[in-house]
Amino acid sequence: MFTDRARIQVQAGRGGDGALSFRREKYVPKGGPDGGDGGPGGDVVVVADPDLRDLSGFRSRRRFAAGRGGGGGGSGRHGATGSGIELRVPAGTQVLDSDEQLVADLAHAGARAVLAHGGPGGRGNRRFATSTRQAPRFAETGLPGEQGEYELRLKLLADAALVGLPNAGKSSLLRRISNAKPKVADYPFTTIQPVLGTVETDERQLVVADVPGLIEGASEGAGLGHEFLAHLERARLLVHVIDVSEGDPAERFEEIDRELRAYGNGLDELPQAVVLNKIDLVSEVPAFKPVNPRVQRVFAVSCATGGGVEGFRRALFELCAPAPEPRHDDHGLADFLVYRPKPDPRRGYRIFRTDRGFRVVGRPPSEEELERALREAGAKKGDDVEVAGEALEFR
Ligand SMILES: Nc1nc2c(ncn2[C@@H]2O[C@H](COP(=O)(O)OP(=O)(O)OP(=O)(O)O)[C@@H](O)[C@H]2O)c(=O)[nH]1
Ligand SMILES: [Mg+2]
Repeated sequence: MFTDRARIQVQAGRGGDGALSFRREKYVPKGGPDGGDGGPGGDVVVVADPDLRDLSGFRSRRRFAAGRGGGGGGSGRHGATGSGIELRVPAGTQVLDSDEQLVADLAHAGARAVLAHGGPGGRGNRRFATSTRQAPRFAETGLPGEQGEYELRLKLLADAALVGLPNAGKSSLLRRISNAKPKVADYPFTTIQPVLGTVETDERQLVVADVPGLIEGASEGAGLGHEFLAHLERARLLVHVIDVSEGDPAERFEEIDRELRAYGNGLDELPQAVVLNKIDLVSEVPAFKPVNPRVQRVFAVSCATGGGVEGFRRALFELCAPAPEPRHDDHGLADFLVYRPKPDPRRGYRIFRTDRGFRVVGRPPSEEELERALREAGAKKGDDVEVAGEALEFR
């Protein structure tokens, strides 16, 4: 089974707690504070892995939680960073949040995006020592890591995709030109999930996708084709396969082209090649003059006898210019197209007592809620409250 969608829940690790500790030395009755900071929680990251073909790995498991950060220690020791989780997905995977917004687009191998950041570690008590408070008896606890629910959606990355009516001979053509062996049979909808094949010359490789047959109304959900139209979006060339033994190729061409236009999403702008197939069944190859200016070339082949197939195979390399190299960022990682981190409203916050008042760490949901919480914590008029590094006065 080819899996192109998966829902996952991710939870980054909680930050480790800061330590509450005092130095103990011989002959020093009261050592200073030496509690170290907690380590940050582990992140949950998605990475595009060139060896993966689909998202079937996410069928058995959908919850992923990274490790929590280690607690700080005495003598200023830092807590360990929580162990992160790397979710491997095939290149071409998009990540959407619960509002169907694109969060990350892992458009090529090596692209990565953080889905949930680990919570920061708490500060140890030695960080709170001041001239007026030399022995702070408090330390911060670590904060929870981000969490979220996402949908993974794979859109196949192929150089060329074969489209056409059921039974046109798409799978037969892929068998002829590539290493793939999709099922071929004398009935419509033999192919029910996309198949990728690799077409090779000495120098280059092309990935060609065989997509289930399209029928009239596919753009509105008829047949199996609609589900897979999305997989065509990232192809660089559409190869439209037409069975010439079934009548006027122009009519059959138009039937599919209409669906591509109706679906939109760039499919109506992709360059096309037309393959007139099953010429062994007709006495004469019917004339076909494409009216659509996006059709670059027309081929006549027989997948049964192999006639014309080699010419088409070679021409594919001209029609699919070498793919642009992915851009790399400073870290040598292939970048991704979009990344919009979304703050998690459930993320916690904490209130700490300080020498002169209170300090708020994290993101409180609202000002009113924060005010109530501060009052509960004992804040009085005139107390200093530090929020997000800013010193305010409680009123
Ligand atoms: N005579 C002849 N038969 C062909 C040729 N190409 C394919 N066929 C036959 O046509 C039938 C359909 O071929 P497929 O390759 O399964 O067609 P498809 O377009 O993949 O069909 P779906 O997966 O159902 O959409 C099979 O019986 C093939 O053997 C050809 O060039 N000549
Ligand atoms: Mg097929």
